[in-house]
Amino acid sequence: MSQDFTARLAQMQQRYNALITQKNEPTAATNGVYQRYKYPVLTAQHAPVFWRYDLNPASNPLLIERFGINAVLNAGAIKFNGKYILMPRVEGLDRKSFFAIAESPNGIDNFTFWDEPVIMPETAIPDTNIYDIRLIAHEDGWIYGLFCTERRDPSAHPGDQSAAIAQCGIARTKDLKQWERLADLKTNSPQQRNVVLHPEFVDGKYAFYTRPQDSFIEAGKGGGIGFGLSESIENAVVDEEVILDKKVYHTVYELKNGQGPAPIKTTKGWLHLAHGVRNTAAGLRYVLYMFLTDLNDLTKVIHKPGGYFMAPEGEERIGDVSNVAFCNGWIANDDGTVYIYYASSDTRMHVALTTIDQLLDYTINNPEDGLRSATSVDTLIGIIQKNKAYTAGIV
Ligand code: M1P
Repeated sequence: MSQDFTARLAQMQQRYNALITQKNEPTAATNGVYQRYKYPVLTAQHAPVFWRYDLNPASNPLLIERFGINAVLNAGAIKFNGKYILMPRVEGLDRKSFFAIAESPNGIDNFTFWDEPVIMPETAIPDTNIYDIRLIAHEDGWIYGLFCTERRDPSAHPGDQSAAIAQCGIARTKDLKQWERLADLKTNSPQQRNVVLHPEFVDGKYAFYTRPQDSFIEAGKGGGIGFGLSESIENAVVDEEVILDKKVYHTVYELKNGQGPAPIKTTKGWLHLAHGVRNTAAGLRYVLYMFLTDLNDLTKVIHKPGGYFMAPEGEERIGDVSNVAFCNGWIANDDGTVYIYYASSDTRMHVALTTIDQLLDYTINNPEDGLRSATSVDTLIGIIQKNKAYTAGIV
């Protein structure tokens, strides 16, 4: 073993250890709704050295990286056996993504990958790529993982090597280790992404949030966050999708949108976190927004503040696919705190801390989108005049 081999390996191991034990800290500013944290909770560098390198000097004398990791993003999240669990999309240099589990004792730092990635069984039609899992502890007792399975479009001509079909893959587990793959969800839409299982039965059926789309990138005449029921989870079929939150002209979700993690049940309704997309001269911009649905009618949006809840900020704006905030995992603790795990620019994972009370206050009391400049001005003048009256001691 050369001295260089030993020294470089020791250095890499040291850097890795420093990274996974680094204490996270809140950023200086908060907007009153959530508190961002300074350091990303998972990055490509969090992949253990023994994933990326063949450590045997006989077969890898130059200590060449054999399996590079490009990005760690879009993680499902769940509290399991008292640990904060993230199940991100780990993307290799070869652009294939797969799932791996990382756990932390406190949800803010010290996230460490389990030794081996998840073996996700396949259906009869193998997946080319799998990503963006939502983890749902369903009242039937299983933990479900709903994710996007992508395969080449069989009708694409040979010169077109990018046309793809996205569908919803479904798997379930009791221990996050052994996964049972079920049939992909069937709907009447040509493609699906961002499908999420509702954690409770609805009229004795499994309920799904969907995102019907015409083509791989464009939601097209489809789009919006849909909702539908299925008798079975083993062979899930949603015959009818009702759009509960649609795309709207000149908003942050004018091009497309999608449900984030499974909604959180509160006394005032189901809290939803979603992403909205608009097109700009610099490409697509992905932001997060919130809404609340009725406890008895899950298709009824009862509160929805205008604009975005969170947008990529500072260094978050730069990455593999820049200007993207995406969230498919959050954890609500028994004490009312909520840990939001969001990815920035398809590259890394972050955490922001909030509470159910803060989220409800924001969702219920922040102004709705009036959809015109004049209504925004009305809203702002209302706030200013109320403040003037308050500071003058009139109210
Ligand atoms: O690149 C941004 C996101 O694009 C897709 O999301 P959507 O289907 O809503 O457009 C997904 O590929 C997602 O993984 C990615 O972060």
